Amino acid sequence: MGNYGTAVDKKWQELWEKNGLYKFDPKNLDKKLYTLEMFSYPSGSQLHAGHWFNYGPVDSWARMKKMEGYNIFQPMGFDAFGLPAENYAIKTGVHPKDSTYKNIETMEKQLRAMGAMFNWENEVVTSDPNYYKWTQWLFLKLFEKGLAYRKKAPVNWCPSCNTVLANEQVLDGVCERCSTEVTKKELTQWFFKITDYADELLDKLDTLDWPEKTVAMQKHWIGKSTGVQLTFKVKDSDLSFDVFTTRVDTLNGVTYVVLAPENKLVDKFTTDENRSAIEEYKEISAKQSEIERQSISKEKTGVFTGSYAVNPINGRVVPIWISDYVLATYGTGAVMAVPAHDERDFAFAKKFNLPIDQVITNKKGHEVELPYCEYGMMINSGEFDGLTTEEGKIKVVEKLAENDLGSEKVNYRLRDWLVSRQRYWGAPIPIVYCDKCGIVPVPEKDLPVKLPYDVEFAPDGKSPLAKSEYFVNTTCPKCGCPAKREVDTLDTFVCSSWYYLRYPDNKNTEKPFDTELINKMLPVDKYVGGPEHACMHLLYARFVTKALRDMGYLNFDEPFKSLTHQGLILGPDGLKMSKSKGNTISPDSYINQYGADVFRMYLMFGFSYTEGGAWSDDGVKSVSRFVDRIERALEMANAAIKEGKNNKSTLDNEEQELNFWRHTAIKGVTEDGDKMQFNTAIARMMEFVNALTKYMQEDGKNLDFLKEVVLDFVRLLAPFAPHFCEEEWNAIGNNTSVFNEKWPIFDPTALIKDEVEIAIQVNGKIKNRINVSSNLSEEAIKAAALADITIKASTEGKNIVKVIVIKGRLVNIVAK
Ligand code: ANZ
Ligand code: ZN
Repeated sequence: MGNYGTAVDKKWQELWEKNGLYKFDPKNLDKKLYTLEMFSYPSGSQLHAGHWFNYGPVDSWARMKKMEGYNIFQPMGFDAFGLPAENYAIKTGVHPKDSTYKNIETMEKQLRAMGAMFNWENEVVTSDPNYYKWTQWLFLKLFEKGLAYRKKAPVNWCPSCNTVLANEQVLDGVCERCSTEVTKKELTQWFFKITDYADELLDKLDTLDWPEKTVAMQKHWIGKSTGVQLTFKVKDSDLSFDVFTTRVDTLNGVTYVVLAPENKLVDKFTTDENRSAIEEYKEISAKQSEIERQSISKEKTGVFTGSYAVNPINGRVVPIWISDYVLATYGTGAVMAVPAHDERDFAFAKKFNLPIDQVITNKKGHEVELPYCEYGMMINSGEFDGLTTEEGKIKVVEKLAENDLGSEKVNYRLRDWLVSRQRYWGAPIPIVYCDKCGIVPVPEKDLPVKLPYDVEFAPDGKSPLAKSEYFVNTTCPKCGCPAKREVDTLDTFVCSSWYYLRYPDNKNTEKPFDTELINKMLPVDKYVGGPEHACMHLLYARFVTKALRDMGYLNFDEPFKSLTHQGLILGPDGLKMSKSKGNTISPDSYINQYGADVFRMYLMFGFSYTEGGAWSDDGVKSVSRFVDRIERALEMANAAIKEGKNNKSTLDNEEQELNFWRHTAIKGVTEDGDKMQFNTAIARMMEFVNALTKYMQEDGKNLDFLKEVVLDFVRLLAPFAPHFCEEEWNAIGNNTSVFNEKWPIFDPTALIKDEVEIAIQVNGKIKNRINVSSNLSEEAIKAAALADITIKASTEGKNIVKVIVIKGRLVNIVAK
């Protein structure tokens, strides 16, 4: 084992801090590079391998950029509000605030032990009143603009977390946090009107340097769909309803219509004899998750309302049903059913014996199997027969429009963002309800609306703040009458939707941030974090940026120019790390044993950064041996440089060989490091140290050259092993920081292997070929040819009469 370890880590961490080595220079904004890693949740399980994998390698990337001359801003903070602290409190009785701040303290210590260049003076903690004051300000601004509103709607309810959830927090029908199946509840809640930005959120995706998959996920989530909204009249009544369809060309094939059970019109359409069946069905379907309801394989269920609708194109009368496969929250919450051309309608018609009328066939007019869901040619559609789907979509809507019964319509899957939560540990919503004045926003000067400490937060489906008389009762900011506060808190995703705007100006007490400064500091140049945030945080942050831009607070459109997702580090068994499986890796013990740099370098060398993989203790050991090997090589080199006297000014073959590996490494590390391909970058350093070790065994070294090589070696490795390299840098005799050095620039000529192959003839016959340095003198080539063993053998016992050298190609030996 070498000398490197935690003692070295500590020594440099203290010195770096003392010298303010990583301070951001506010005067040099032209070269600013805002490097952001997703901030962490202060959990009791502390800093895990996943955090390290996010922060360590990105810090190395930023260090490289620093040496390339950038002015790095790399802040860190805590996403401190949220359910885990509250659930922990319910279990143990430890107040969420106490556990949160204790966890933050520990995690900060761990983060410092990483030795990253975090700008701690810019830290933000979202549960601090001086932060959430501005989260509340954001709410008020959105409210002013009509982008925050309250409505009664069927919302996602997690029965285990006892709170509503945003659509984005429901993953495959279950709660994102606790995996409990989500149900629907009709509740009055606060929403942010993210749908106002649907088009821009979609269009601007193509301007971003983001992973393709994430862009695709956001596109799908926004789900722009162009179709037609058309009206069905209810038979023998003046009621009517609209449906949304993407296949208006199939309108002649409608054999029934279906409403979502939650559709407000259902009651109106239900006849007395069907009412009890309808009510019963509504209750059952409320308990189902959307995913279940949408599943194609699910057995279809439904109830007839007793009413009939009239097809606007052909006057055909069809029954009105309700079924849970129609969602209340999409389109109009009603569907024209075309069983011949839609799978779910087909299954439903089969189940309830409804007619299946084909109106589309393939373009060649061949017979097709039903349901036929492709585009094709219209049949059994009267005047439209023979038109293709593409033509039919235009013609049918024209006809509908003539009678004011339909028009083109764009729909989005994206729903408004539900931001109120029935939980305690979050930012209170700054709203007051007054009997006289209604919904009254808390004036900005009264912010923050402080979260009270003494609250009974055992969950019962009601907001814990409702039980705090002290909190609830207030006076109306408008009329001064007694009034009540909003008792819901904000979704923690609201807190994290703007934190990147606060970092550069985190101490501002007048404003959330100074517009002029933030416009210079942002967008974030590089954002790195987990892919699980694709449709939550990353979408919300884009929305908030755009909304603040439109209010004049920002002048840029997108918060995160370039995004990378790190992969997932799995347990040694290849499974996702979890306490219950006992396969978690605790970084601290490795760091104590090997030092932070070995841990960091293992993460960078052992995995593809964007893919991750299974943990391996052997991998850590091999990186530790690599560090030892470097230490030995550098020690030898330093000793040689210090003790020896240089009397060589040229680069002979050995030096050229080492120079080749030196510049191969400079090129490789620069290019791969820039793309966050850390594993191959470090592989170049391994080749480099091998070449250096080999060179150290040669006699007659060019020591001036060796010193240059060693300095470059340490500069190149420094971003990946910061403490170790700072120590080595000083051991060479520098009393500066290696991180103030310039990043080495590679010399392309060093990569041209400077060798030529020379054929050696004896009396005109080629006997052998040798490689020599291309700048070898004629004399030296001659000597090399004669010294070659094969040539020696074939000229043995003969007299060398003449040696002819044709430089770069041939040596001809005339021997008798
Ligand atoms: C008739 C039809 C015939 C349809 C056909 C499809 C094929 P996207 O692409 O996602 O926008 N739909 C409309 N509203 C719905 C709701 N609230 N719940 C469930 N399904 C709904 O899908 C639009 C299609 O989904 C619409 O076009 C409608 O079915 C269905 F051969 O209308 B279609
Ligand atoms: Zn009032």
